[in-house]
Amino acid sequence: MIETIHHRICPLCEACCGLEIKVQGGNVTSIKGHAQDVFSAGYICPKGVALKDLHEDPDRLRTPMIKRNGTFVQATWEDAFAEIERRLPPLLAAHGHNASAVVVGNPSAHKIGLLSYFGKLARALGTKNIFSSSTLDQMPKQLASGLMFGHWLSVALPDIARTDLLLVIGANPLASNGSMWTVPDFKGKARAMQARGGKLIVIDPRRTETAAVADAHHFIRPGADVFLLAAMVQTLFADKLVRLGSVAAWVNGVEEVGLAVAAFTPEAVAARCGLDAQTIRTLARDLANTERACVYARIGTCTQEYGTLASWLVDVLNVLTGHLDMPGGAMFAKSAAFASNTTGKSGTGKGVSTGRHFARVSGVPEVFGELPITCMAEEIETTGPGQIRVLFTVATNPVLSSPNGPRLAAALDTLDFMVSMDIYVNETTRHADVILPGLSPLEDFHYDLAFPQLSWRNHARYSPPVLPRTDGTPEEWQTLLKLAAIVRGEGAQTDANALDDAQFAEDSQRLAGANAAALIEATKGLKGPQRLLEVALRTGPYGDLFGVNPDGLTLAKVMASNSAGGLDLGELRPRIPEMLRTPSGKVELAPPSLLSDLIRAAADLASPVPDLVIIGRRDVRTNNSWMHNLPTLAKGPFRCTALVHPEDAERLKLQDGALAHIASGPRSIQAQVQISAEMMPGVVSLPHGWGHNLPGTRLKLAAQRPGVNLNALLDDQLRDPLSGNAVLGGVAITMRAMPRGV
Ligand SMILES: Nc1nc2c(c(=O)[nH]1)N[C@H]1C(S)=C(S)[C@@H](COP(=O)(O)OP(=O)(O)OC[C@H]3O[C@@H](n4cnc5c(=O)[nH]c(N)nc54)[C@H](O)[C@@H]3O)O[C@H]1N2
Ligand SMILES: Nc1nc2c(c(=O)[nH]1)N[C@H]1C(S)=C(S)[C@@H](COP(=O)(O)OP(=O)(O)OC[C@H]3O[C@@H](n4cnc5c(=O)[nH]c(N)nc54)[C@H](O)[C@@H]3O)O[C@H]1N2
Ligand code: SF4
Ligand SMILES: [Mo]
Repeated sequence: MIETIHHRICPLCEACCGLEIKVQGGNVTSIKGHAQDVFSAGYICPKGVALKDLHEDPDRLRTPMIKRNGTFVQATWEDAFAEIERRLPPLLAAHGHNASAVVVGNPSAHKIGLLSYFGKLARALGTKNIFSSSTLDQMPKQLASGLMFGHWLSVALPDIARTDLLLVIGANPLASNGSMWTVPDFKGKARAMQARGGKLIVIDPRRTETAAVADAHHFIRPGADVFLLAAMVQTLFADKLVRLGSVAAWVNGVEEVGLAVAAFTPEAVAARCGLDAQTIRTLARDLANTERACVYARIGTCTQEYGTLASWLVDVLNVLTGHLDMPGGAMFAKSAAFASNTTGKSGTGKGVSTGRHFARVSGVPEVFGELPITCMAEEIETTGPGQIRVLFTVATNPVLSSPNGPRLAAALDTLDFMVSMDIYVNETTRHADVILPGLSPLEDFHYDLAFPQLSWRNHARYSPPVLPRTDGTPEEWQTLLKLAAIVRGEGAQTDANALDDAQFAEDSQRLAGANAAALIEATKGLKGPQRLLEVALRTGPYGDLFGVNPDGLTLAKVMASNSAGGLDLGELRPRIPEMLRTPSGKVELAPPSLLSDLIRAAADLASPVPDLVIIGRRDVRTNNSWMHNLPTLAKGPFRCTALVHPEDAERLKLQDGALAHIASGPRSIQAQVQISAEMMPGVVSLPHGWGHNLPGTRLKLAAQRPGVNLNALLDDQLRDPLSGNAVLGGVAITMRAMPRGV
């Protein structure tokens, strides 16, 4: 049998590695890193290999499921859409569009079909109840970046290829492979930096895999990053180390920042952070005195009460030490397609705002078009106009991934109608009335919409499908268009491609005005996300502008580069002021909402530190809540353990391998203890995304070693007030040994 070789970007995490996949007789025979990939150069992690398991997983849904008398039965696509058409429109008519909600999850960031068409369903619904896992994750970074640079995805990232000092705070790229920073083989790049004399410093309450390869590691008390960072900024002012470097002409608010952090001296914050004042000063001075240096912070600094402040102060440090937009510092990628900081007028824009509407029950503000996902349960439970009666879930498992999952699970059971676009019957989708699956990644084409905006180097890579697709299964963008049509009352009969043509005709009017017909003609033969991609690439910063710049990019050129590993678009280059989209055309260093939130932090500085707090953890063989059903990833040691420092274990009489009872407020769980000197004393670490022992799921392998749901312990009412992001770490707990035999 002939063996064919295919090249495909891995859609499982933000590293976006190029893979080489061999196929024989319709079966995948090998998956390796693609050595020629211009961006990832052959790097791969165990999850990439597990794409074969995912494709072959007998529990992965290949057909829609409809719940009949409490049990899921397989259905045809026609029947599934008909069921939705029968049940949905009457509910929308009776309760209004704000009685509907849609929640979208992590895998959609990795699927062009979901990301570029999800908005069409949301717009058709016309509801303000839009939720996503962004408010369990990076919303603080997006808000801080938006306020400073003018757009939600204008996130500065380390120019690791040229830096000599990288300070990593609250991130563990050796396990996560990087986040809000697309950097395959972080370890290799860090090693190369060290080989040329550069230093890696990690600040984390756990001595992580990343800390283990660093030149220095400092423990920090969970949630105290805002204090550390403010004190580092204070040190720069006190020591007269502030230098803006090349962006000096483009920064507003330096003095205001100096005044705002004046009280946060290293001595004032040391006890709260668990770092001594001298260490804090040295960190700030080294940053200021190293020509090519950069601070990078991630989820540990976002999923806390001061997430937006901490995210902001990271870039304040990068700016005040002259490292923003400098080679070897914190730079901005220039994406070939879909980036808001490459379109429209350059150098100025509308900036970002929040609070265009508010959550009905809690009154918290909208941020980036979304309400906090932690508001979802109460919006379903609380009666009155606008109570959520109908829910769409799209590639998300909030029963495991969102705080107070059991409360949400109970609320989901009270809905009038729930539709899930998902590939498993899992802890969340078991509550649905209809489940609509997507294709296996190996059956689908791929182009990353978001991550080229966050990449360590500029690139454009397109992957065609590796395997023929399952007969009759629509692509997910087609499913979204059908759902939108049903919501609009147009029925389930219209062909998705016709709906798409109509949408594109509308989009063309908006994009090209008088030239709309020419745009439609120029993209003839394409449909769906591919057509959008063609337009975005050709009109993007490297594009051929439909012939004006004949050497520029087209979709065909990017496609043609697939087996050569894609197109390299070069190292990061300075982009200020061109990339700014703030109304002032400057970097806003002192947004008023952030300065006033700093007063809240100052008032909290002297608060007592709890004896014991819990944080999360990632392992390279996991991916949030949904890959525990794949044999190559599930094997090996049990990973859902609570790491406890030996001193804490002794004090609390906890034994390695035994079960412990962990409580926080009225919520409690039981987890297996693993005693570990990796932990900061007073801090316990348990991974999220486990707890696969709920009834009604179809995850045979995962259910064998289900683990426990960390989010059953966490409070859905704890949020960063600015971004609405959930607090997932630094939460006070009590812990005791379980009696034997329980
Ligand atoms: N305590 C705690 N909680 C956390 C975190 C933490 O650090 N600590 N991390 C948070 C973070 S950063 C995130 S991003 C969230 C993630 O939380 P979610 O956004 O809920 O994502 P996952 O848990 O990865 O669940 C993904 C869902 O998508 C489905 N899926 C997979 N592939 C496809 C596909 O191709 N199509 C469709 N339609 N569905 C698919 C899976 O079956 C699963 O139901 O979890 C958050 N929760
Ligand atoms: N293997 C694997 N890879 C993944 C995922 C996965 O589940 N598994 N999930 C993906 C997703 S959705 C995301 S968002 C990214 C996240 O990518 P990362 O941000 O790198 O996430 P983590 O590996 O959880 O690292 C967060 C670190 O913060 C530390 N921490 C916790 N609380 C605090 C604190 O208060 N302050 C400080 N300074 N540190 C703290 C933790 O100990 C941990 O080491 O990973 C992605 N990649
Ligand atoms: S690091 Fe692993 S999961 Fe992430 S893109 Fe690369 S191969 Fe896929
Ligand atoms: Mo995430």
